[in-house]
Amino acid sequence: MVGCGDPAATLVADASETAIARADVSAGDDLAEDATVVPPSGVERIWIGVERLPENLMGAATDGSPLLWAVPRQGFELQIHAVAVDPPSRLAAVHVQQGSQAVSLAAESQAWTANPDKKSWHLTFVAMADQLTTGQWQFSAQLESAQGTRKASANLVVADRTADIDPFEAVDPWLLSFNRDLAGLQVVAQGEDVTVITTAQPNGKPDFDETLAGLGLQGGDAVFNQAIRQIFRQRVRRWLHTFFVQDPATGAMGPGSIRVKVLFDGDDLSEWPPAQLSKMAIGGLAPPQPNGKQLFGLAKIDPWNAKANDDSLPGYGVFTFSFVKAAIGQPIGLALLRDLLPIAGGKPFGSLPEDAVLLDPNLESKQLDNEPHKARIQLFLLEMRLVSLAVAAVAAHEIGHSLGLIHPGLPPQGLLGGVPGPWVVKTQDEHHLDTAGPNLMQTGDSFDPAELLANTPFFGPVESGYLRRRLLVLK
Ligand SMILES: [Ca+2]
Ligand SMILES: [Ca+2]
Ligand SMILES: [Zn+2]
Repeated sequence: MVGCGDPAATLVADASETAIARADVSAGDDLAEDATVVPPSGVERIWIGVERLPENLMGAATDGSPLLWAVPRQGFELQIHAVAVDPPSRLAAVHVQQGSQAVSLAAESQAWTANPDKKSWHLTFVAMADQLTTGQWQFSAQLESAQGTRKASANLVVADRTADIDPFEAVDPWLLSFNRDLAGLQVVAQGEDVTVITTAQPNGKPDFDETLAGLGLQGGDAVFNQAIRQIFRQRVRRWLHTFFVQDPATGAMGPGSIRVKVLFDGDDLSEWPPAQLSKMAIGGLAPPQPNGKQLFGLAKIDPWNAKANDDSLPGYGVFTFSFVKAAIGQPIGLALLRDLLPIAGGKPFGSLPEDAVLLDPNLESKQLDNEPHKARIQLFLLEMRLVSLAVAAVAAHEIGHSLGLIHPGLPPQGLLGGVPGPWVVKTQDEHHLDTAGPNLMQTGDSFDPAELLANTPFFGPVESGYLRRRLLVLK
């Protein structure tokens, strides 16, 4: 039934009878029946990953401490990765052991999938609810290749996802409000110099609206300006849905979504009891820092997301005036904005008759080649994209803190906040984590706006694992 040298056959030699049957299924009978299948060549090595973690998060910290991740007995996924030029022609098998207990996991797919690095491949295995009892298990994998057997192992703690460590027993509703007025903003020019002047007093204008005006996005009549505010809010909403792995347009959730319900001021809140609502304010001036740093946002850290948080109080939320200061404070930002700032002789969006096209709901997908004002439309699209993305990224970062990120220390009691290791791109304090890519839980310090031009930020694999309830933080 199973050909000699088949990974399943090798595997079952030290597994129980029930494991044999499962391993055969997971290894794929179609492959075993095909006599022409030869062992894959060029498989350098294999390694075991859990919940999308990259290889450098499956090893050890700089001081040698092993990374012992905790996964829920309610079910999780792991991957066997093969570093190889071509996809391996055979399937790997996974064997799980705790003392004398042994279990085999079923492969979810019957073919290797290319990893984004294009140099490796993976197979996904699923541990079903209660397939493994709680405690530490050793996971072993092997794959036959022309150069010999490739083996890998990893240890994981299987734990019960009890209410006190589950960040989302239920969907967590968040109300984002764009209407607070705690401060004032003015952009002024003196000759070639453009500066931002802020006051820490309410002035009758929502701080978010003043932010858009300061960036040259409110130069039309009341109808135009209101329409731009709506388009901008819609962009922020889409980004947040995307960050939370939901349907971008509707926020509909699937099994892999992060269970945050994004609500904006003006939405119907009748479904959500006020006591359950967490709040985030978008707009305003950052509180001054002793080190002179410009904060983009601030939130309360709520380990394990135990309660509703109010990040709309003065001193908390997303400080949008900092975005205006950052944009105008940089030569590239100022060069782009000069055309839009009336004080610098520019024309803000809405002030020219041709700007009516900017309200076209299909502007992003519109063919612009025949548009006489193509450059201005492109500047508008670029600015809307970057500013809405920056606002949404900071909002998601701050919401992330109030969902429990980042737990300091090593897993399974932490999520690597402040721990030195090979995964660190730039060292962060103990409540932040900077892994490869533009990820949402790195600090503003290591936040590179240029990265946003090319890449959409995301919750890194550690944060995503926690937020998707697949990596647990134990007490
Ligand atoms: Ca104001
Ligand atoms: Ca919370
Ligand atoms: Zn932070």
